[in-house]
Amino acid sequence: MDVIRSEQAGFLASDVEALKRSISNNLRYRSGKIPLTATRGDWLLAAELAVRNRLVERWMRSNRAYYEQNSKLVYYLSMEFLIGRTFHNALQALDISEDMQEALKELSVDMEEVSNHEPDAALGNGGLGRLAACFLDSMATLNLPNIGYGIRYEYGMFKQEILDGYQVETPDYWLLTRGNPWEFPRPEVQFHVRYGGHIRQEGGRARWVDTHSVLAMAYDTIIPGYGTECATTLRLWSAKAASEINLSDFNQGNYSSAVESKNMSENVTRILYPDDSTLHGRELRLRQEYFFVSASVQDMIRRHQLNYSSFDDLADNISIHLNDTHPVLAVPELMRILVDEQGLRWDHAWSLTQRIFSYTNHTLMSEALETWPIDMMGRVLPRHLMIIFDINNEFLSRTAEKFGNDTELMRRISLIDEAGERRVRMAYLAVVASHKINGVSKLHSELMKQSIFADFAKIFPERFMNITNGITPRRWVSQANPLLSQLIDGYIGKNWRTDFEQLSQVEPLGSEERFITAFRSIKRQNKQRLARWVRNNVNVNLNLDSLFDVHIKRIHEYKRQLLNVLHVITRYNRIVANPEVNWVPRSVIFAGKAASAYQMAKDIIKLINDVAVKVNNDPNVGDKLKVVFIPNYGVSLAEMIIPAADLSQQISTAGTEASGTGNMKLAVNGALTIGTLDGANIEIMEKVGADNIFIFGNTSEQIEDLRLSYQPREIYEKNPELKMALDQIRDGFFSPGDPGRFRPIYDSLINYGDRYLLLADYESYVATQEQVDALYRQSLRWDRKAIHNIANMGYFSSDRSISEYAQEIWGSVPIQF
Ligand code: T68
Repeated sequence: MDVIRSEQAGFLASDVEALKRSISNNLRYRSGKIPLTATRGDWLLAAELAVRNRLVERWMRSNRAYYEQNSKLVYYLSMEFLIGRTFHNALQALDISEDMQEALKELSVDMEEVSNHEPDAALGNGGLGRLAACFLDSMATLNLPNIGYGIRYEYGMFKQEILDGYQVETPDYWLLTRGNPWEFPRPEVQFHVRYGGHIRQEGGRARWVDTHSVLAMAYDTIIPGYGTECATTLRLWSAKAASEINLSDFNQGNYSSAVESKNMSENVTRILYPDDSTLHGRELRLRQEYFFVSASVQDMIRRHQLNYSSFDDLADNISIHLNDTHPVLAVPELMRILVDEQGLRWDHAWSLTQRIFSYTNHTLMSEALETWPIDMMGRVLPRHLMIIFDINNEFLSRTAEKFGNDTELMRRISLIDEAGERRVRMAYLAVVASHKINGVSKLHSELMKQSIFADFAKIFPERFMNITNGITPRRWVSQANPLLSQLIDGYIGKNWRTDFEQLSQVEPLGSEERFITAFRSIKRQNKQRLARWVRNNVNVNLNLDSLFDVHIKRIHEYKRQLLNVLHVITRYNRIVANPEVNWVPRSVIFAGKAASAYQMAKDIIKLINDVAVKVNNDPNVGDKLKVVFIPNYGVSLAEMIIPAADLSQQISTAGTEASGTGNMKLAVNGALTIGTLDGANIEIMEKVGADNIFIFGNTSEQIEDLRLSYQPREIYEKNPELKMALDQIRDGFFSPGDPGRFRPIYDSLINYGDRYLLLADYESYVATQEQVDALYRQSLRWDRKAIHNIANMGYFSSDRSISEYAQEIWGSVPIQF
């Protein structure tokens, strides 16, 4: 007979029975349904709530442990958290995946089918947001006390449809369709966030008056650690109008104006800006940034005051990490609260602030560096602007004391850009206010010191450091690739999930036939799963014997999807010219979103799709080459595509991609990389060895030199295959109904300078692709190299990254359970 156990105790002799009971109860009492009338969504919700209940136990215990152990808390501030789906992740954390599958099966429900119903929480654009999600996973897994703070966008990253080859954006109604069972609304945790008004000096203190305010309400999500009892919190803020309706308008029958100001206030958290690398300086964005950091800092101060009567130890008790500059208004906000509201002396507040803050930079590209017009900031946040001016004055005069009054230097390093419309340079504010500033790969961290922060690296050399990015093994191997994970488990056990370096034990298996055969069969099954999806959704048949060549990431000129297209066209032309040759069959798979206002990126998507139509329907080509654009790339699609990849395209212009993390996900799932010496590709090469990665193209130093006298037209004139491909693009070979369609693409390369030097790397790229083919023909050598890659990727765990942050930046230590 079954032993009876309590569900809360977390151990159950027949967990399956307990889960079944819990699911059935949820179905009945939460949704008011019986199995006969339950939809997939109802079943999913019932199962999710059963899982959530168990997480709550761990969460409560962890929160209690924080307080009891008086731990230093890390606050991770990020505008974006790209979490994806939660159900499988939570099952894995609780180690009840199999029990849940069985429980649902006994209730006649297919777990895969219902779990595909869960929408992705797509509260981010790309790498930066996903990194934040991997970091939360690692912090929880490493028992590090932390809270992630961000925005609860009502509409996340837009849904991308491809209609007639064009990207069409539709809103992502992720909360409206079924609510979010993973979140806990906290109506008791609300703060006023104020805007506008002006400053009155009273008794030596600044008073910010005549403001209007928006309420920030907290929603908490549990972040479970893996292999630990620890569960931490992601707290997202949602805007609520401070007053529901304007009563005087209402009483006069002006109903639409009665609710207008409510709508205006609540717009603050309505949408995620879908730009990942250009900033448009919209006022709503500034309001969003301030909104979430103000609520977060107020929350931190409230929490501190529950336990402490002074602020003397504040910097020993908390760290605030800025994920890029988007949350940097937390700096003047903390200063404002400490000085204006808590009455600390400026110097005291500033010394605490500098000890508390740290900042990660994710880009060197000038168009992505945030600056806000003084006029706008003065209108929206007048007190913060004053504080920034004060920080700047003090910083400039201290620097002048040390380095002499070099006006040219002062102009360059000032937090205020005085050229043209005066603007606040947010990255400089972050540097001045932080005790540590890190880049996200070795190369990026070096270039950061040589380029955008060159002066600051001389003024504050001790602040600059590198922490190379990582990815969580739980989602990106264990969850995304269960077959590979089981195979590895069978040889080296399961502990690699929390000690990724253990993957090195896979190395010798590269010479074991049984392992290689299994590895190959798994890759094929993963390719089959993807091919099935592509057939059903994109209506293209992929040949499972073809090399799956994968280029998945945001569409951007610097990431050079266009260089990939130039290779595809060249390959196509070669096949058409010599159809009898025994070509290595390829399936070139693209996926990624273009920012809505980024016309060139959208043109590139259309070009990929037009090339696909031509290539896929050419009877001369057949299975030798297929091109697919998978719509609506996101975390869940990545989980399906990555395990199926043979080749990983990481071909950004050297010096432009800060790190990349897709490169890591693909390599550790057994894809070989074709890439430039950019971002973390360099470190991947160092780990896997130059013989096990396809490196091509100019280095970042060569690129810098080349730029001085770059003549793309000369390269084009000299290389007949390149010229043919570009002429085809220009002359409408792929767009016969609209021959001028791709003229802008051609012009950008030939007539407008080819900013990302595609042409400079074309020849070496195509030659390297030939090496890829040659190796793919020798399937045993290929597979060995792929296995060797897996074995040497252990360094790229986000657990390693987070341990470095904890030790070298935050000074935070794990809690004990
Ligand atoms: C990415 N940045 C880097 N930015 O491009 C990538 N930007 O190399 C790196 O691996 C990754 O960060 C993690 O460090 C982004 O993803 C954004 O998404 C973004 C969003 C809004 C504004 C600016």
